[in-house]
Amino acid sequence: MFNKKQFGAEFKWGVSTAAYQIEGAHNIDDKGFSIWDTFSNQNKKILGNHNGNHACDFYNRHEDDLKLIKYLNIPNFRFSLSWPRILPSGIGTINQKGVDFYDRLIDHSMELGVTPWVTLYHWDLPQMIEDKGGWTNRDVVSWFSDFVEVCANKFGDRVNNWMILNEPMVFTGAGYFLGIHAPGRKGLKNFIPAVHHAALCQSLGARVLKSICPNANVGTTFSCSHLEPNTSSEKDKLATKRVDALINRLFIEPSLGLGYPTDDLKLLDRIYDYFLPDDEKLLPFDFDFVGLQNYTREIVTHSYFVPLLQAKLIKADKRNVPITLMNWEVYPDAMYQTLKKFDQYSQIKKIIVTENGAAFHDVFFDGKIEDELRANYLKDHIREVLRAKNDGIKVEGYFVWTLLDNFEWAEGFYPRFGIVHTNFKTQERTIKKSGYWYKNFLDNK
Ligand code: IFM
Repeated sequence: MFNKKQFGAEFKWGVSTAAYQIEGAHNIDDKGFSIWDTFSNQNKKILGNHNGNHACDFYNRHEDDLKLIKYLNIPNFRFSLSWPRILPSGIGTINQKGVDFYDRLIDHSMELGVTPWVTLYHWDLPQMIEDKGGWTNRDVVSWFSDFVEVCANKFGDRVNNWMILNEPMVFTGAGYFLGIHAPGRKGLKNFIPAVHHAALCQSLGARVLKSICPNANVGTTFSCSHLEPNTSSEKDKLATKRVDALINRLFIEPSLGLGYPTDDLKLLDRIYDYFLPDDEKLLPFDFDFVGLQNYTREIVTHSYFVPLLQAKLIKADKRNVPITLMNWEVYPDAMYQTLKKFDQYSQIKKIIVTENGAAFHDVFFDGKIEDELRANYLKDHIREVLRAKNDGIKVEGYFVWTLLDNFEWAEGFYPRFGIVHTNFKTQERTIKKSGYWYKNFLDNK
């Protein structure tokens, strides 16, 4: 068995959440609507026709939820700011009540000795910005920069740790290419400009933040899966390379000054149609840390049936492997491999695992949830982080996804990722065995 001490005193332990998934209060205190308010309230967009209107009611219960974090001995709390709660129209007038909420959240957190880690954008784009073209409109770059400026000015006196974007590949891919996430747009004509504008926001947002808070610890986050070809055939290997360029390299490489991985992913060529003369210089930013979010590995096979990419992922339930409710393979070595892969970018100074966790069926027995599978998942993945650290990989933090069972995007409330159970009817919280495991692990001084 391993313990916390082996990671060193400076290692950051935490738990991650996101505004739309927990806050609820979707139309309270003059909040503007986000694309997720619109999308999830349309018929049949979300499994079970769920929506995040009330979610975990964190907006009203954050004081108690912060006490839970404290009770669980978790020293760092990652949450995101809802852009339309602060700027209801996306631009212009600031909603003081929205600012007050985040002031309370930050202040209460700090009073308890829990350090805030703030994500500026975790997918809830103001609907009024989407009405103007959303991520496909180049103006989003200046609108986002203005939002960052407001947040840095309002909260930068207390918040030191910032992440600019959460998983840009997911919100552009699922929201602007596949249409399965908000705003539900499809096709390369939406995806390609959305990618470029998000990549510009990633670096420009960081620049704005640093200009206002020069000492801030600024990172951004990427979702990454460990990839393996289905066979050793050249076709499967090349297919894996293309998928890797798309899902793992697309946003990190421009930020490191390496440009977009167009050599391995021809479908990206069109991205240069959206370039303005200085864009090449604007894309890089020297982040203080990179947030990696790994959950699984994927097996890739060549496919003539998938246009342009000519590759597809073999679903985990077809591979006779242990899976979670998301149909993601449980494969802890993926964590190690992902850390190793990103460590090879010499430009990255520091890596923090800003998300890792699992959704399983939870059953109440005698008022308790003995979620052995989730506890083991966390243990096994944290062990891989230690292996990486011991091998000299520059990983310096780990955050569990997530505190509370919450609104899991297109899957609604069905997959429960929390280390604390949420009863969505009564909003009662029950710490699961995995939560107690993390608490005891973190207690080991
Ligand atoms: O719930 C999401 C989160 O919002 C982003 N990363 C992956 C999690 C699990 O799917």
